[in-house]
Amino acid sequence: MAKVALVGATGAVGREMRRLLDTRDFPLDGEPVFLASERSAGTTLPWKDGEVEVRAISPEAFDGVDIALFSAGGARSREWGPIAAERGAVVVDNSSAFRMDEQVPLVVSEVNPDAARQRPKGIIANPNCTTMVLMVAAKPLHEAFALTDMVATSYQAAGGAGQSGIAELLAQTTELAENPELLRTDGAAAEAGVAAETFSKAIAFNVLAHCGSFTDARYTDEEWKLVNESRKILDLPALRVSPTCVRVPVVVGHAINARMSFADPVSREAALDALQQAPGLVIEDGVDAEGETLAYPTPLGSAGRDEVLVGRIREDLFDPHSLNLWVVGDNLLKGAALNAVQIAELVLDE
Ligand code: A2P
Ligand code: 11C
Repeated sequence: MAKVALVGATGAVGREMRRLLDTRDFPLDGEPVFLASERSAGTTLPWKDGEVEVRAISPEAFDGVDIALFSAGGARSREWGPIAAERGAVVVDNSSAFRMDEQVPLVVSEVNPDAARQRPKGIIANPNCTTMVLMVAAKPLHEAFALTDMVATSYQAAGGAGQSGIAELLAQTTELAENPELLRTDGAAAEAGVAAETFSKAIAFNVLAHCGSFTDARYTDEEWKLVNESRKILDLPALRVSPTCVRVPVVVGHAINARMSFADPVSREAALDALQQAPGLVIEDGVDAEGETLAYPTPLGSAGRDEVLVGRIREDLFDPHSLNLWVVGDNLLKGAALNAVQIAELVLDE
């Protein structure tokens, strides 16, 4: 049994964490502690048949807490994660604050669960949602064929940016749908006419080649996470990753098209074999006798599902060492809340 605190309990990921703690029958010691900002203090959130009051985060809020799940942004994790750990909680942090810290394991529960045991700072990091989804498929393929290179292009849901991203997509969609003529005849006016705060341009009826913030070498921080976190999770410091992260008008569900290259030759049949054995994966991949596609996963179809979905598994047309595949997962579940709760379950199993 464990006393659990959720930091960011009112947020998009926090909401899924609350639901998962309940539906997975997590062995809780009493009610969970729901923490958020001062704005939410005193409000209540549903818990089982009743309600639990939300408290503002404070050092005392972590007293007696065994496991603290953080999903309230990097700044809160940096400030409060070490305080929670000092007070005896194992911190499972969903932000990017500690992911590349050598003393903090970065864990995908199906990929490198044993890493969670070595946590000198009392903190375990939960990977970025795009990287997480991709790793569930990359690991079994790496074990079978030895991964050397990956060209990964993501199609990321608005919900990756939290509740405000979902709200912005829905508000813009409603507003722009009232004037479909403008979408056809003067898209620039449509794009300029809506309020864009969470995203840099209009996300409704659009595709943005921009997730996160631009950093060095003209890549975004979100793209660097795909490079650095993949290397750390797979323990492949020399892995070459070419990332492009794109925002699409989807509420929940990230998709990644990945071209993976291996030291060994790879075939579709052998890849299917490796993927079929892997935990946390469902293969949705099929064509009929005429070559018509029957099955492939979609972000919408992944929303609310625990598993990572894989389809469009194809040998590269020219390189016998490379494979293309389409990997899809619920960014709030496997991409965030579910993996965090699975890490908490690993800690509890110790
Ligand atoms: P609040 O609802 O009180 O603002 P999302 O990822 O959906 O945007 O959610 C962010 C989460 O982080 C929310 O639960 C939010 O609480 C919480 N949060 C934001 N700022 C703070 C803060 N200064 N202290 C504690 N929690 C915070
Ligand atoms: C997005 N992946 O879709 C981001 C959100 O590193 O945890 C999560 C950022 C992170 O916007």
